[in-house]
Amino acid sequence: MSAVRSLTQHVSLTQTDSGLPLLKVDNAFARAEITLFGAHVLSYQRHGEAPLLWLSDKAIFDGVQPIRGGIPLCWPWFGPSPARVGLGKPSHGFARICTWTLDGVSDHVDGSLIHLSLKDSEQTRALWDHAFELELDILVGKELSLVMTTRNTGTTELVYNGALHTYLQIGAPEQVTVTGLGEPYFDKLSGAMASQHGPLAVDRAMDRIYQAPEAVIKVRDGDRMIEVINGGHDSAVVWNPWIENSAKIVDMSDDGYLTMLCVESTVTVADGLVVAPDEEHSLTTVIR
Ligand code: TA6
Repeated sequence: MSAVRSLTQHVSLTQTDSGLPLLKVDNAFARAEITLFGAHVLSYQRHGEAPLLWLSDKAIFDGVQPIRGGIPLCWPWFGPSPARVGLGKPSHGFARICTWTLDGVSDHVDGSLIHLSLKDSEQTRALWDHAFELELDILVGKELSLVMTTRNTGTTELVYNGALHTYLQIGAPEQVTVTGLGEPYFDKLSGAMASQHGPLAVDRAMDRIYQAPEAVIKVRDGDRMIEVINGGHDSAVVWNPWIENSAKIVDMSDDGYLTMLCVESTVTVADGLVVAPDEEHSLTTVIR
């Protein structure tokens, strides 16, 4: 049994079975689990309700590979590493495969606040030669709120792409429709721009970068309505690998695609978002 250390009345620090540092939150509103490996929110569930986040039953917690499910942080690039960074580096950057520092935990009337950070190190500079401070503020309350702040602590421009790559838990694809995504999207599967007309049905493999999402993205899942409210983003990504691709993903069951849908807060601009020295930029998502 792992040791459990209380940090506040509602937040404790323990370990996963594999030894990753794990924060457990249980307050008046919800329960949540967050591992310091990747500053990765693994679960969030309001009392008396179904879980909001999907976590793969084959997720790997070895402290090396990224964790499939929850909310991976993609940073400082999104997808394969771009030419400006150098090809062949870890997919979706390194923030999700580094161990973050726990800077603070506090309980408030509206929930528990967790503050995590990651700074450049020899390990990060080997992949991306920039000075930075990356912070993640997580509020576990009646909604789940994440603020990922990129601070440029160097003397040259910092250029990044990123995502709060939320895996939502769904009941079944046929009962899901998504609205608020806006019309234009880049279809990564066909490599072409396309247009969304009306609600999105989840009935096939999809990997889409919606370019003009509305303020609130609504995911209707049968009787349940999940709202995703993003900020600081330039796009919203919707991803479901469907049967043909989930079978190829080693850390996902073949039928895993039936219970998940990624709806992400993303910075996908081709040349990256520029953060000047001493400046910062925040990418946010609220899920409720
Ligand atoms: O956000 C969608 C996406 O970029 C897809 O293209 C898909 O590859 C997915 O993320 C998962 O990426 P991962 O590196 O976690 O396997």
